[in-house]
Amino acid sequence: MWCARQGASIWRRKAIDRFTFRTAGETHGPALVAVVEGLPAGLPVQTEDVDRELARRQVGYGRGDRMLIEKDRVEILSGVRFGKTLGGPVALLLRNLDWPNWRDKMAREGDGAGIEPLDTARPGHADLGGVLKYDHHDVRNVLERASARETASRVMAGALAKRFLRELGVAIVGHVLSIGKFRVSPRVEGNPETAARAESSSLRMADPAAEEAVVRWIDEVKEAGTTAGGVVEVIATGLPPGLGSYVAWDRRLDGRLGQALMSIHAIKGVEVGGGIGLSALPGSEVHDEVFPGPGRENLLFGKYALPFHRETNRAGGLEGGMTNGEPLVVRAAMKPIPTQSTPLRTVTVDRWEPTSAHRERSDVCAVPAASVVAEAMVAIVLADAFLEKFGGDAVRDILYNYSSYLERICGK
Ligand code: EPS
Repeated sequence: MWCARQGASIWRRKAIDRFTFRTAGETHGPALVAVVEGLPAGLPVQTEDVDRELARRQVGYGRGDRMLIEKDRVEILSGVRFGKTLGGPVALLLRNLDWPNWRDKMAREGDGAGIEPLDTARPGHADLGGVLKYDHHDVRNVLERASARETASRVMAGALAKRFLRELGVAIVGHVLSIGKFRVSPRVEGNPETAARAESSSLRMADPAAEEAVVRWIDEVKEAGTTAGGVVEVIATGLPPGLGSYVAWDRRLDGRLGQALMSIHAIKGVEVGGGIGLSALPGSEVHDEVFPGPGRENLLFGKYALPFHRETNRAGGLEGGMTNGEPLVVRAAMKPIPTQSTPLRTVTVDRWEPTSAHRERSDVCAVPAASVVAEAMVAIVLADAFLEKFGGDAVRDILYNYSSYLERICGK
C-alpha cells in the first residue's frame, strides 16, 4: 500500500513536469549547453527559430563590449531530423566566441599555477555566498557559472517552447516597461499590439519618448560608473481557460510562473496583472466582471470563441491558479547589475579585510535582454502547462486533445 502510494505521487510529480530543461556552461568557457526534454514528436524546428531568439537577447542599449565579440548561434545536436522533433531530448550547443581569450584562465586541466585568483566579492552578486557555500577561494569559480550569460541557454530552450506554443495558436510578446524612473505610456502596458512595437526599439521600449530619455540616462549612469535596472512585461495571448490548477499548491500556474521569473538573474520582484497595486483597492475595483457572449479579440486556436467575455483584465489572465482565457500579463523587476565600474566597498574572501570590489567588464543595463529571457521562461512554463493538460507523444495527438477540449468549453 505504502509502495503503491509512493508510486502514485512520483507519477503525479512527473505528470506536472512535462517540459524540462537543464543548462550547462561557464560564461568564459568553450560553450553553453541546453538539453530540452518533453517536446512531442513532429514539431517543426529550424535552427533559425532558435537563432532569431538568441539575436533578440543580444541587443539593447547599455550592453557591454562582450556583445561585440559574441554572435550567438545554436548548433542542434540531437532530437531533430529533417526539420522535425523526434520525441527524444533535444541537445543545443552555443559556442562562446570569447573562449580563445580565456583559454588559460579557464583551462580544464593543470593546477592554475600562475593564474591570479580573484579575491574580492562584489556586493549584490553570488560571489560571497558562492565561495562560502562551495569552499572556493577564487571568486572566478563562482562568477563563471553565476553569470547571466547562462540566460542564453534558457533562451535556446525557450525558443523550442515558443515554437511548440505557436502550433497551439499562442503568441508571446516581451517588452520593457521601465528603466530607472522612466516608464512607457500606460497605453502600452498589458497591450500586446502596442507592446509589439518594442521589437524595433534599441531598448525594447514601445514608446519613443521614454526610449529617448532612457538612452540619455544610461549614458549618465555609465559616466558615473554605475548601473541601471528596470521592469519587463510579458504578455501571452491565445491561452484557453484551465491551464494550471487550483487543486494543489504546486500546480498553481501563478506559482510556477513566479518561480520561473524569479529564477532569472537579478530579478527581485514579480507581479501578475495589477499585482501589488491591487492590494490597495476595494474588491469592486479589482475583479474583472464577466459578461455573456464572445469577446471580440478572444479567439482561441484561430477559430474557437468562449461563450463569455470580460472588459477588463486586472487579474492578468490568472484566477485560482489557472488561466482564465484572458491574455496572461506578468512583470518582473530587475535590480541594477552588481558589477560597477566605480566599485563598491567590500571585503577580501580570504582574510575579510576591507577593499573595493573587483571590476569585471560588464553591462550597464541588461533590462532589454531580460525581457527576452522572461519571454523564454514564460514560454517554458506555458509549454509545460499545455503538455500537462493535453499531453501526448506526438504534436498531432496534442492538437486533437486540445481541439476536443475547446469544442467542449466553447459549446460547439
Ligand atoms: C555578466 C557579465 C558580462 C555580460 C554577461 C553577464 O560578461 P563579461 O564578463 O564576459 O563581460 O556581458 O552577459 C553575457 C555575456 C550575455 O551573453 O548576456 C555577468 O556577470 O552576469
